Amino acid sequence: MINDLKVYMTDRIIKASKVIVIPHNKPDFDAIGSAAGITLIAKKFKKESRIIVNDDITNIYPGVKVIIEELNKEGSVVINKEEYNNIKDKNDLFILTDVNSNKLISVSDLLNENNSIVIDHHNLGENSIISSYNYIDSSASSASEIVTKLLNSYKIKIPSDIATYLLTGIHLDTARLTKNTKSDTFKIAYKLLDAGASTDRVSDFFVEDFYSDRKVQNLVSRLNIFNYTVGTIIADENELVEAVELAKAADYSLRYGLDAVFALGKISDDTVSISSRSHGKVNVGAVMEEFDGGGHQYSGAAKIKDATVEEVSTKLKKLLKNPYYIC
Ligand SMILES: [Mn+2]
Repeated sequence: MINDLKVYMTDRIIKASKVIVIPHNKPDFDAIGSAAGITLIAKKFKKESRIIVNDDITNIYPGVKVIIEELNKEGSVVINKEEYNNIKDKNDLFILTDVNSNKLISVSDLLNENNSIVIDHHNLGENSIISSYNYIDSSASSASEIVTKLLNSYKIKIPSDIATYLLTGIHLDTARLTKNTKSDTFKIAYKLLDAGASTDRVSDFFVEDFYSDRKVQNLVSRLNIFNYTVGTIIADENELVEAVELAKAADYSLRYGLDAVFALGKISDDTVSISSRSHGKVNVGAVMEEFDGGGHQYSGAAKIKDATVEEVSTKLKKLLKNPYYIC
């Protein structure tokens, strides 16, 4: 399967003017790590490449910001949409990574069914991008795992810094190698270590900020075991939380022997966000699709506009009574 992607990608990269890599908005370690990995493939074919990150710099996670700054040391690799508009060419090839939904990118208007390739580990959904080639492997732990596999199949030597970013991406999406891993995940991790990835740096990237961890733990203390094996965390209606805090609280709560945890709360005055995590028995991605979101059996998310926490939690609890979501 990865070989078909390789053959297709090679042909498209050779014909392209430039390779433009698109991680999801507000990129996490998996999105930025896999994006950095893809630039190595462009380099192999002596093509210029850029990564478009269009978020306000103040909204970028501190660790991801460090990676972006490092990538930009050798010229501007990571650019915003406006900067891209100054260098755009009709023969540019867009490669999306760690994302397949139009709702999670800010460059949908640049994409069409002839100029884009999607590499992702999340299932396709209603809002998926119409691309010329989709490589979706929801059995892979992360986009970083897929991209590392691809780099190996090209026999590309991965520099140690990019190997570290890719390994950090895998660590993020596997709760530090404790879930959603298979022998392949460890094989890939081994190859990244062999390429010089630093586990110390990976750990540094996961260092917790005291204040933000207190917020996560406050959410965890709201955990309510809903029906034996499924937990919910419902933030206060009047409290604003961050989507990443909901995700961390859900992730953390899995350690209490639960099959799945759904954490929800207001992330802005008019938007409620849900983050869900599972050990694989409950297809949390399918539940998120009911809220116009998505994901897969280990992880999912949705953002619901113009809704109250109360409305969303009522609908969620109703859905969770349905055994259909049990894999
Ligand atoms: Mn990912």
